[in-house]
Amino acid sequence: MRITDVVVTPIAFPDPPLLNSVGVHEPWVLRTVVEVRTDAGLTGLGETYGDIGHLNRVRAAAPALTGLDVHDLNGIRARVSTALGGQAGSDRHGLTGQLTVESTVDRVFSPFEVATWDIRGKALDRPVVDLLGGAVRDAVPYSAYLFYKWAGHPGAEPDEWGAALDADGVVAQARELTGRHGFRSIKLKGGVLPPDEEVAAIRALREAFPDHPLRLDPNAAWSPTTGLKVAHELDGVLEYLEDPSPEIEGMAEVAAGSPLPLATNMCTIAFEHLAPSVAAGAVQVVLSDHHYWGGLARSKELAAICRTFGVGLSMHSNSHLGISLAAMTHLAAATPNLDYACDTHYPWNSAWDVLTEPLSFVDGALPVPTGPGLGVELDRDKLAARAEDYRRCGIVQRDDTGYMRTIDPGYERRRPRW
Ligand code: GKR
Ligand code: MG
Repeated sequence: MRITDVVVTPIAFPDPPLLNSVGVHEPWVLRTVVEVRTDAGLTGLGETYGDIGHLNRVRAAAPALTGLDVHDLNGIRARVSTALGGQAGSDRHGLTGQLTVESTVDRVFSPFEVATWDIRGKALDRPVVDLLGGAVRDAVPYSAYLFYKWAGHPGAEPDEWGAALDADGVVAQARELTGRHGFRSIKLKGGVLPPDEEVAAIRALREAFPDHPLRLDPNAAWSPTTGLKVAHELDGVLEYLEDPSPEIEGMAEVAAGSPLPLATNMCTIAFEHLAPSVAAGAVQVVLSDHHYWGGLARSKELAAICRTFGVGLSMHSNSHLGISLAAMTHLAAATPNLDYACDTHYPWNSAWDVLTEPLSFVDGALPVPTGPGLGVELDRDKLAARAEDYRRCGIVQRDDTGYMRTIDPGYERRRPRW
């Protein structure tokens, strides 16, 4: 089966004003949908970031794949690498680790790689999870991903979620998300308020949800001293503390005295980072993410490395739609040592999905799609609508800090902040 054509469609969809350590989500999320077509008449889907630099790299790589066999992942990755000409990207998509030439290839290769699994699954009439080694779970647990947020974007009507700017608001949001989707784990995006207030919010969550594993992720907004202080305060309360402090060195400093395991999707985000990260004892849980670890097969390599070195494995998310969620779910279902509930932003954006049938959580878990390939179908009218949203939204690059500054001109991006 040979690739005849690749269609790359940038899309945008609405997003609530979710706060994080570098600002606030803009009213639109940018993503890119990739369709890989073959001479067998089968088409595979992939979804990736939408920032302009990345989009241009995806667009540059796409035509280079024509004529390749969909089974030839090494050949496809090599063509992507050549098409990129040895350039390291600079768009971070909310990450902070060093971006290298190799990791840039991985990010661009990923949506094409996912599409080839979709095609191969369709050709064999088997779900992708079967091709990845078989399901070790029929449904993949996800966590309720809480954010401090304003009631609505400035100047717009309040959204359906309302404000969450203190412990009560956070607990109310957790009740809403767990009520709607049945999530049994909870993650709070921190790095927004002074650490004491975020610790109070976690304590309030613990009281309201005595049995739910809890996590806090300040996205490296704290110095190692602050990170250590919080780790001791929340000992016995959190299942892990995510990215308290910047870089491998900062994380290692916290880890050396922390009673809690530390997790990351910031300091260990490429294969090059694994050896130094393990050597420094910087992280106990790596958050995998096929969008930047180079697709599903390379994410399984990551899982094997983590297993080898006794490092735990969880799963990271950024704002995304259902093609990504389906791929995440097949991967997680086929990865035995992925034993934490995965992160997902999907509940914040699912109303705008481009699938004919948006995906639904059951008791906090996503049943692994059973149809051939990824088991999801693109709705062309919805795709066209989101592509039109992209053209008219006026944003080509995610900029949480820039948007925050339009509302609070004195806002500064600082890492660490506390
Ligand atoms: O959506 O604001 C956000 C998150 O902060 C995202 O950008 C992070 O990459 O969710 C991510 C995380 O776990 O750090
Ligand atoms: Mg994180």
